Amino acid sequence: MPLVSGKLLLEKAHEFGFAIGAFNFNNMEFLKAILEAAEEEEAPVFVQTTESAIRYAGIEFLSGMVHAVKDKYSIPFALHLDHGKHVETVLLAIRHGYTSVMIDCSDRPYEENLEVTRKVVSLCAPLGIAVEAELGRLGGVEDNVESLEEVLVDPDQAKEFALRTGIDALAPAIGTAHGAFKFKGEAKLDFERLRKVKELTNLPLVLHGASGVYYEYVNEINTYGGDIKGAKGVPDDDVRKAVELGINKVNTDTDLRLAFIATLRRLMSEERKNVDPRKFLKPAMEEVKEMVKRRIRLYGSSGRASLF
Ligand code: PH4
Ligand code: ZN
Repeated sequence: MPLVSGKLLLEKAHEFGFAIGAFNFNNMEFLKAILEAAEEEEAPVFVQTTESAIRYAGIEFLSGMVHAVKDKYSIPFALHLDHGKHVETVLLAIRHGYTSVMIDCSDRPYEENLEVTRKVVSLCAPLGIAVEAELGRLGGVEDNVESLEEVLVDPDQAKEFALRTGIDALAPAIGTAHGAFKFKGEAKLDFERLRKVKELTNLPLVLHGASGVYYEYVNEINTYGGDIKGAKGVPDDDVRKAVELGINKVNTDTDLRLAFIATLRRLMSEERKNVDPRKFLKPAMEEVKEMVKRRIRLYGSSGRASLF
């Protein structure tokens, strides 16, 4: 059972109370690492691309790779559009065989977010393609630019949004941020808000900006010429708690990037005579694979392929 609708993955995770890893890729090395890790962990998985990934590699390369290898793997997996900002991008993804999309108009006024999301659901539902949307906004929270009430999801609004749009999954902003610098002080996720959103929507929920930003990789990058001092992520215990409270899909990109870059930086510094990129890229790909396995175990999705 290889490429499946995101709906199937989300529904099972919601029913059985675990989360599925959703890992971003921009190139062959990340895609291969993700699928091989999921296969070895016997875990369902989302492979996902953003609009900037599409600008970088071209959607033909990204979707073409997935469709070329889909029968090599026995685990169920979905090809997902992450943070699609426009209906046109959703249409492009549909034409290229994506089985799941996110429409993210969370930076627009509420009614506009709702209308565009409804439109995307009307396009995707007849095709069996899953639709994820977002409420509230990620990032910026730590700067105290705005009050938390303004940027975090409103649970009552989430209930109304779910009913009026017919989405398959919701990404509620509960205090996380994208990238390697998530918090200035301690990590602070609003678990009570998450609990309420789950109770009121009874939908599969998605956690964005969930990377752990593990010390060993930050340290390796800083040791070999990088400068990411002060990088900070979401502690594993907080991710576990979020899954217990109803998160069913966890987006992870930064942890894979850190594993890749740390390995590249170290090897390029140690093996100064090498000019064969494969000798750098292969170990970096292996490190990404190990990271994906680590995250899959954290989300509780190891062995869950047998549910499908
Ligand atoms: N994502 C990934 C967003 C990647 O434009 P881009 O391709 O750089 O965007 O949706 C996440 O939620 C990743 O969270 P993380 O940074 O904590 O891994
Ligand atoms: Zn995200």
